[in-house]
Parts: sequence; structure tokens; C-alpha cells
Amino acid sequence: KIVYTDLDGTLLNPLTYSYSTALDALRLLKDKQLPLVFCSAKTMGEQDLYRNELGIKDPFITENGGAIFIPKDYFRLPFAYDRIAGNYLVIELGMAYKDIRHILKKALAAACAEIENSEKAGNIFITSFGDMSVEDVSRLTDLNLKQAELAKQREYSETVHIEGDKRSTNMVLNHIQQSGLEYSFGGRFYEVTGGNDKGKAIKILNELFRLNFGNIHTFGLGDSENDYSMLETVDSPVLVQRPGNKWHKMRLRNPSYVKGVGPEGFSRAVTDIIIPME
Ligand code: 2M8
Ligand code: MG
Ligand code: MG
Repeated sequence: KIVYTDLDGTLLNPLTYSYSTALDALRLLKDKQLPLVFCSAKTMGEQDLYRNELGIKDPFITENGGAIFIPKDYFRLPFAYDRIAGNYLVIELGMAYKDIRHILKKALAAACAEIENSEKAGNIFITSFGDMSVEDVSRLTDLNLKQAELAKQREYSETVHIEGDKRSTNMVLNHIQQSGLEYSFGGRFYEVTGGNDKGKAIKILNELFRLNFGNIHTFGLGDSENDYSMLETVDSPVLVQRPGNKWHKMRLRNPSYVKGVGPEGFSRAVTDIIIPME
């Protein structure tokens, strides 16, 4: 059994980023020695912080599938990787951050021009992490300053905050898409990427798990639109509740819905679905 999990709104509370109510479930996974693979919009630095706090030693997927970080010596068999970062071998799948920023800047300028010229589109306010200070990011996200600093260290995706009416927002999103970039909503923000998603990264990592460990059964835990490709790729997709106790609607073959928002939903997924499965 391999467990892929989203972080914000799944292992972490969507408002406070706390995982404390999932500690018992995390202990269960550790006792059973089940790999727990983070698969999130969060950056390498943000995820590394949580992995260290929780003593997790498994590979992890950053920035919505932008890269896969695999601890050296984790897999017995050699595999192709793109670079080495500290103790990790890194498989890169996403477009470089500075290229995304460059294309995005033009797309946003074009969108703003169109919105200004449109009588029906209302005012819109767009900010990207790359244009914000650490303090700004902290204020907007409720991350503490250290976490905000790590969230700004992006390598394969830009986080964009859009405040505006539906029509203007859609104009912006259309321009992003027309520029060749992709976007996906992560619960609070739009993550803009070039060519990668969570599902593609999971397929590659699954292959490595299979080669090294034989047959595997994969679980995926998520809460938002940006988890779709992950949930579609795993054998057992599980949706946890969003604030308001609603599940994000998406078209999946065999989803399980667990009660509980964030870490409470994560815990139910572990105790009610992952552990009991034969
Ligand atoms: C962004 O990610 C969340 C989903 O995980 C979102 O898009 O709503 C990223 O910038 C991430 O790195 C950051 O920690 C998070 C803070 O809420 O926002
Ligand atoms: Mg989430
Ligand atoms: Mg996420």
C-alpha cells in the first residue's frame, strides 16, 4: 500500500495549517510501514519542514507535480534523475519558474487590457507570490513568516491570487490558458504551471515503487480541484470535506467520501479505508 496525500485542506487544516488531529493516524501509518508521499502545491522547502517535523522519510511531489524528490538510497534499483539537491535525487517535470513568470506577466497584462476595455467586466485585483514580499505572503495566506518565505521559493509554479467578479476572473484564466500555461485552483489560490500535474508525477513514482517493491495498491487523499489528476490516477481515491462540510465535486470512477475537514478527514481515511483494506 502506498498513500499519496495532498497537504493544504487534507493533512493540514485549511484555515490553520495544523496537522495535530492527524497525529494518531500518522502513527498508524508509520507502525504499518506504509509509505506516505506528500503530493501538494507546496514547495520543496515547505514540504521538507513538515517531513522533518513528522519524521517522514518517503519521496515527495512538489508544486502540483513540478518535481519528484526521492531520498538517495530509497530505491534499490538505479533510475534516471535530472539533478541532485542535498540528500535527494530530483526528477523534474515542470517548466522553470522564471519562464512561467515571464509568460504569465504577458498573459496578465493582456487580460487586464481586455478587462479595462470591456463594459461588462468589473474590477479585478491580481497578485502573484513572485511580486509580493514575505510579509505580504504571510498576511494573505496566514502562513507564519518562515513558512511564507519557503512558499515564495518556487521552482515550477506560480501562485496567483485573483479577487474579482466571475466574468473578469474567467477572462484572466482564459488568457493564462491561451498563453500555453495551465492553472488549477488549490482551495485559496490558482497555481499556474507549464505541463505538469499531480497525476503525471504519481505515474512515474508508481513505476519506481513497482520496480522496487513489486505489486502496489495506491491511495490518494485530497480536497480540491488541483487533486483531480491525483485522484484519477490512484487505485483508491478519497475525498475529505472542505469547510462547510461539503465535498469538492469531481467526476471519478470509484471515489470514497470521508467525513471531517482536513486532518480529521485524513484520519478517517486512514482508519476506515487504508488500514482495513486487504
Ligand atoms: C498555495 O497552495 C494552496 C494549495 O495547496 C492553494 O493554491 O490554495 C501554494 O502557494 C503553497 O505553496 C502555499 O503554502 C499555500 C498557502 O495557502 O498556497
Ligand atoms: Mg488541498
Ligand atoms: Mg494542495
